[in-house]
Amino acid sequence: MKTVFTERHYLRNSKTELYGGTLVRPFECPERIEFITAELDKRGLGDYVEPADYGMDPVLAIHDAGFVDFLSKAWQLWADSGYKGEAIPTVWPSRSLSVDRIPKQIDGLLGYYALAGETSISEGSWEAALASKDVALTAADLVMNGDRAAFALCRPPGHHASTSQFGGYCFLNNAAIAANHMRGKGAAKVAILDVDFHHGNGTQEIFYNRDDVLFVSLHGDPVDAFPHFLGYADETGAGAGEGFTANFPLPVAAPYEVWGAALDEGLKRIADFGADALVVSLGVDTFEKDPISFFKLRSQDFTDYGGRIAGANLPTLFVMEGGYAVEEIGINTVNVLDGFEAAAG
Ligand code: OKP
Ligand code: ZN
Repeated sequence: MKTVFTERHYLRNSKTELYGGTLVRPFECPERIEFITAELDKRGLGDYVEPADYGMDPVLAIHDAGFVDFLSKAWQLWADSGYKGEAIPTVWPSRSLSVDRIPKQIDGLLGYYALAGETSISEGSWEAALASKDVALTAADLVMNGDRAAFALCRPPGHHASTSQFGGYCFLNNAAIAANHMRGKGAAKVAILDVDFHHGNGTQEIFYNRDDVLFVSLHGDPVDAFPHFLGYADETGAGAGEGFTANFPLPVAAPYEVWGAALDEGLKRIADFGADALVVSLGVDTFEKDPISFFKLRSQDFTDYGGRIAGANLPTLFVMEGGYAVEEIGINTVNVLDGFEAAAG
């Protein structure tokens, strides 16, 4: 399968992440992509395509215009205010404050549009986010034009970005933007399978009321894991979307046997839905050595589940999300693609 990739991911190169009370170098770093392309090259799978420019329409079909406007100017507002570091939110319109007014000043805007505080905004972050959604859209069109599968090597990732909030290393929801684009290109029903360790809260929120996009997510139980406030099994959709969200929260130290059983249940939901196309939010932070996650998948398990995903027998778009065991991220990611291709024949 082809890989859509651009060096513009390097524009996202923040120096700080608020983690455990200190500012550390972000787990979501540019070398993640270097390790993945190195492994693609090593296995002779490096068939690269540059992204095309899809403009803002597919973004504004998913995200709030005020949010997009904020992201486009956040770094400039922060720099103009005279602050020395990177842009980090410090106050939120939480339970005891009002969510009804949008402030003008940058600290207020950051809190209004952020869902978490670890994701510093730095110079170039917006440009990288724009390139990342173009990577997803270009790969979506490869699939809609007849390729069995395509790999969107997105960075920054997207599944935590909601209609109007950024966080969890995500700015624009690449998978949601691509899935919606595939709907517009003739796929009547699109399923999204989110196998990243973390719950895809943004994707869930975006499609929560829709019956044309099924959202299935396997993730660390929010009672123990980020994003902490969404991803429970009793969240099943609302209105017309009732029954079109399926969450599989899994416990601390879940081994592949447990994870794989949930995957099979999720794939059953996708088969029953009758999807025309599949988008996989591919995070490999389910790996046993991931520094910020708690599942126990081994490298060979990624090959195995790539094969199980091929068994859905659907045109498939893989969209890169998380994975922070940088030394092994290439092996684990390419194992999924390899396992898929071996089983798809
Ligand atoms: C982004 B993606 C762990 C803190 C977690 C944010 C994690 C964002 C993950 N103690 N902080 O879903 O891989
Ligand atoms: Zn993750």
